[in-house]
Amino acid sequence: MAEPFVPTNIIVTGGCGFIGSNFVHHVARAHPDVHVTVLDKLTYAGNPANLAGLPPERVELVVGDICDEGLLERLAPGHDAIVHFAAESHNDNSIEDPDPFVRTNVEGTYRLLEVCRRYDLRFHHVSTDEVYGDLALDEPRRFRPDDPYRPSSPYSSTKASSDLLVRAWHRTYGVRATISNCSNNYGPYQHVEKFIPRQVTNVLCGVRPKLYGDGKNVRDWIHTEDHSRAVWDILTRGRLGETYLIGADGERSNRDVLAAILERMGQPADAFDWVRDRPGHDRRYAIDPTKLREELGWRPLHTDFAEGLDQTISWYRENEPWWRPVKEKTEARYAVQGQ
Ligand code: NAD
Ligand code: TDX
Repeated sequence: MAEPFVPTNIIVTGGCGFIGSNFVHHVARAHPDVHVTVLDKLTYAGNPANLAGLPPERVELVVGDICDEGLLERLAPGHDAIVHFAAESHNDNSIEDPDPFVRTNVEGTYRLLEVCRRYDLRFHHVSTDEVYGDLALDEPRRFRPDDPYRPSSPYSSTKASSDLLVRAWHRTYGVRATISNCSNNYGPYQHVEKFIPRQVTNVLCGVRPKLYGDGKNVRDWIHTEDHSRAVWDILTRGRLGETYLIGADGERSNRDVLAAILERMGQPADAFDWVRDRPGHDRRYAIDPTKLREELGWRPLHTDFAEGLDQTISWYRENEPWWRPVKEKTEARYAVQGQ
């Protein structure tokens, strides 16, 4: 087994978003010797408040665009790794306007790979299970690292493109890179455009939750803290050039997740609306995490979904000032789309 990589000064792109900020909190808590420079453009999805309370001598925020080559040139020296979370991340938005998805997800990843090539930085690329397309509800198979790429949406096709760039930059230029493809995350700091926070904050606002299509689509849920621990394990002990799938055996239909939210929030089981389906809506995602478990010994700690959901609902109850300012605008956008 190769010597572990010991990072001391890392750049975390997208560290003011949902998963990136949870990762920064995890690093600050679990690896206090590491300095983190967060590089974030603060789009509608980025909020510097997500980093509140972190020690300023260990976590620094640089507001900027991953497509800004000059900025990357200035930032790279002195750092030893880039952990790349920054992306346009919402499928529904990508259907309305794919433009920022191509720019940030494809061009942005290319710019970061180029700076890693010039300065010999370690690169970890955070990607999604959606690059593999979808599965039928009754298929016994789950996604495996070597499955063919079959992305369905503008979002997932740009993530697939970025993964392919990483693979090529590793093979051709020897960039020390790894890729992780994770399933659907839940937990604190997730934008209210996404499924679980949207329904929870709808109930808190006295608005009925909205279910797409027939509600039978399946997602494989993982708590974002388990994702953070896996990313750290891959960054420090993963084999260069490899792809690791991150998942916690959490397959559930959207209808079941919504039923659990309604029950936990004291609502009748039928207190939701059926709305227009997402065009091209992927049916089912499911991750086989065997490689991550066997090679790196990673295990999820949040194995009780009901408990994780309760904690997440409590977080949104207790942090209304965090989500309230963006709720109305998010719902107005959905209303235009009939969703
Ligand atoms: P998010 O939308 O909550 O956050 C994205 C962050 O990136 C924001 O802080 C935003 O300001 C920043 N950003 C966007 N464009 C930028 C640019 N050009 N330059 C610098 N910063 C920019 O996303 P998320 O849900 O936290 O997802 C993070 C990563 O994890 C993404 O790469 C996503 O594809 C991947 N992922 C997400 C999930 C999920 O369930 N949410 C699952 C698997 C993989
Ligand atoms: O109001 C809703 N009603 C509904 O039924 C919303 C917002 C969603 N849905 C459905 C669509 C999906 O089947 O719920 C499921 C989850 O939707 P999202 O939260 O939008 O997630 P998804 O499209 O599955 O993608 C997520 O996981 C993979 C992340 O947003 C991606 O960034 C990640 O790559």
